Amino acid sequence: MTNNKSVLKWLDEMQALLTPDKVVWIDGSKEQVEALRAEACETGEMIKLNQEKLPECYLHRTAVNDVARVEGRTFICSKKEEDAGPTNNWMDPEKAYKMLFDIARGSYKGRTMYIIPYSMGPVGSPLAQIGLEITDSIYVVLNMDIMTRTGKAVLDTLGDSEDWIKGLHARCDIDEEKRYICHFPEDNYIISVNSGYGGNVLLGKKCFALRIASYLGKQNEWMAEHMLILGIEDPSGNVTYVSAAFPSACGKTNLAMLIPPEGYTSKGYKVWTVGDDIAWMRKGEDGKLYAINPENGFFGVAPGTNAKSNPNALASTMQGTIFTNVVHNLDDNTVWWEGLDKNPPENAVDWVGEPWNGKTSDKKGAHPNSRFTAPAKNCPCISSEFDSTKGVPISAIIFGGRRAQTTPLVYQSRDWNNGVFVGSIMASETTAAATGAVGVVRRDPMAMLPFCGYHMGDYFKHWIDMGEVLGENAPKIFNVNWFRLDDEGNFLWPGFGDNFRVLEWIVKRCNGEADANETAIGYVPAAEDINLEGLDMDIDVLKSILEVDNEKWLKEAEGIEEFYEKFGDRLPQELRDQLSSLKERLSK
Ligand code: GTP
Ligand code: SPV
Ligand code: MN
Repeated sequence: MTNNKSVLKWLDEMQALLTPDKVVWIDGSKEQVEALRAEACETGEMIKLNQEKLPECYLHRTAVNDVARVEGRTFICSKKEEDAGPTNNWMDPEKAYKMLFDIARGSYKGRTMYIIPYSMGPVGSPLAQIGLEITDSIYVVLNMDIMTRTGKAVLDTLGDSEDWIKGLHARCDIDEEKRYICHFPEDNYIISVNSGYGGNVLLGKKCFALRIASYLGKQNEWMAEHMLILGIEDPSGNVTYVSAAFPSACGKTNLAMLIPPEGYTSKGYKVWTVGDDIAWMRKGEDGKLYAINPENGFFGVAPGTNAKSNPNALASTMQGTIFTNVVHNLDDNTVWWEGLDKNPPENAVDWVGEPWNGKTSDKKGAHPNSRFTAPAKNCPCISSEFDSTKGVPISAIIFGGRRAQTTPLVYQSRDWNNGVFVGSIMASETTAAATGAVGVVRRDPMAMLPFCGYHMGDYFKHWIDMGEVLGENAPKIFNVNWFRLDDEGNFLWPGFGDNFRVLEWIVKRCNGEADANETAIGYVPAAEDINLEGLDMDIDVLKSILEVDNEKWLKEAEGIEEFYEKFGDRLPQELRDQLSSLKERLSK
């Protein structure tokens, strides 16, 4: 497949270490994918679903102890501990390599070593990067085939270059106690052992496109962010692109594919999806910030996805999709999850693999972090710029999280540095996307807490520096919160498609077409400036979720201060200054 010396040398080392029975290059061909699907069905690794209703779709169940990212077992192995920073786990690289190679040694015996050459970003784009993942899992191969651009063309583009990322995945025994997801940013190396689940093993995704790429971006004036990218088309055909960072399972896929309310679609407004999870952004020739989605598919949360909440995501899963840890409906050999419809199957198998009757069981049938892996090209609203090698110009960056209280529906930062501050103080209730407690508020700056590959204080500085690089072309920065609750725990904002009403205000602010009220935390729309037409919502409720409660924010500021202390002298002075001026404005 290639004569690249650096590639061949590493593969020789790996083969000697892992001792596979067989070695197979992934060439990106349809025939190979078909053969691997058939093999995975023979061994029981995957189940072929109803090919009339769900052509080329398959179901996979992971081990019950292996259903989400494991942040406690994820490590940044920089030479110096301080370079990993206070928010990452660190391991000495020499120790880590030794431990990981000891765990992986001989573990491919009786198995096949698959070699996946892949490109993050359109092949040949100046913004794209190349990686090689070796794995002993067909499930990983087939997921990577959907999520990235794979095959021979990638190697041809790489040529003799040594500029690529090494990724070793070994399933071993799926032993939780020996599960490690390790990153060596100074060596462009990722090693993942004892897992078979999504973000732990699809090494192009969080490991490369965020943890390693954030480190690369820091050195070369670009940004790798946990962000969706979408285009908002107005009736005259103008498209404004925005990117948005929300923590895991907080609504990126949903916002990226939203269908505007009737009153807008009838006028000709449209939303186009460029990406739903990761954005790589760099200053373009015209001085603006350009973004590409390095991925080629969606690894989306299944529960809650339905024909009303996200019809475009649902449509994306109708062909060539792999479902992980959802319910298997035995009556028609299809899939189901909580929130798909009000008609759970009675004759079914749950995500654990046990018989399940959705009408009588009090257990959930699908895991809360069950997912679909769907090709991006399936998405009815995929952007015509999806494969653009240049990317799309970003007018606004939106931060957001899950906050029952305190944070208003939307506000705009005062300027770039204030926007960086707004991103740095993000907090959100934890979700099932990672193992551990759910619903606990934690600080998750820029939604990157689990994904920043270096010291987060330096990462904040990089954001500040990018503001200098971009100057007056820097995108405007906003914050949203779709998740405000009333005293009974009901959502106060309808969310989903209706979030377009907030996007409209954001676009208008970018174009200087909307007013705002200045508050201590930033610019907030007057309730009258959010269009409620066609929505059964009391304007007083809207007012209540736009309100900025200075008392609550003073408490918030204490929490921020405490959080900031972690970063010591690597917290940029600019952010310290931002916090003091916020406190000053709040106490006025
Ligand atoms: P990752 O893939 O984990 O990075 O997550 P994501 O940010 O893409 O999350 P996703 O869009 O899949 O949303 C996850 C959960 O948030 C689902 O349970 C959705 O139903 C819920 N959700 C998304 N948007 C909204 C909204 O506007 N309002 C409310 N109330 N819930 C929402
Ligand atoms: C997330 O947890 O933010 C995801 C899913 O997008 S995973 O790929 O598992 O990280
Ligand atoms: Mn994500």
